[in-house]
Amino acid sequence: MNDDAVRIVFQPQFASPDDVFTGAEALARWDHPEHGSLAGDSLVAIAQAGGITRRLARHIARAALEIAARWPDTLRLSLNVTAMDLFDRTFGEDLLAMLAESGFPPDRLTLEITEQALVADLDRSAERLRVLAGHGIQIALDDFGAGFCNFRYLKVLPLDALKLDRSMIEGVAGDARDLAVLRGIVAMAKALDIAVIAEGVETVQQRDVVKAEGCAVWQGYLGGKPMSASRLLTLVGS
Ligand code: G
Ligand code: G
Ligand code: MN
Ligand code: NA
Repeated sequence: MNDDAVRIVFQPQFASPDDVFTGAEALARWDHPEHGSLAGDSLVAIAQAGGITRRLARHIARAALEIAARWPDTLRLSLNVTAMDLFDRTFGEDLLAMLAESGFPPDRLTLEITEQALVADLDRSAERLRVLAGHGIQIALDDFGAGFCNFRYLKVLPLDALKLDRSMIEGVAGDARDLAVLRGIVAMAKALDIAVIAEGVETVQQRDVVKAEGCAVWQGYLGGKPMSASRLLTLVGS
């Protein structure tokens, strides 16, 4: 992997109730010599196949932290974390070292953990996340409602937020059952003192529903697609 071939784009997140620009999720794009432009899960799969998961995860974290260190201090950064990252013995220490090097404050960082990442060894994952949480890093459970959705995660993990998968958001403005599910999850999260983040918000109607139902933060094409770091900063103050 040529490090220059990996770009980081950022998708903005907005806080209820006033839709203030509150931070961004870093998403990697890899201009691969054979596979073309890779994003998301295919990027992760190709990295795994090539045995460069560790290196890629560190490269992405370092690059995103370096950029975010220059942001106004009102903005938070979210990084995606895979199973591979969590089971990598030194990922936590390396992340803390990269935070210190970049100067980005740990209490403005959120790690988005996919449910899939936790299945293999929940107790060990919880322990490692607790160490990072002890440094002020926030932990969000990503893609909630898709995949395995094991409620034990909510009991065992040191969670600050649930990030609802976009399949949970799609129907909330038009379908009573979808809305009922959203309401149930928000009520449960509230009882656990965990914030809810809505992902994949594409319409004003969806945004209004998730805000009215108590989602603290929303993200999606309505607010902005993943974009370059320089374009992201044009949203500040808007
Ligand atoms: O926009 P995109 O297709 O990149 O994102 C889809 C999914 O791919 C994300 O939800 C996330 O799980 C994964 N992904 C994207 N960028 C990264 C990254 O930098 N690191 C990890 N581990 N996963 C990523
Ligand atoms: O971490 P994760 O899977 O959740 O990453 C978010 C993924 O969802 C990225 O691939 C991003 O490009 C995509 N995405 C973000 N917002 C929207 C949206 O509003 N609609 C759709 N269809 N996809 C979105
Ligand atoms: Mn994510
Ligand atoms: Na997600």
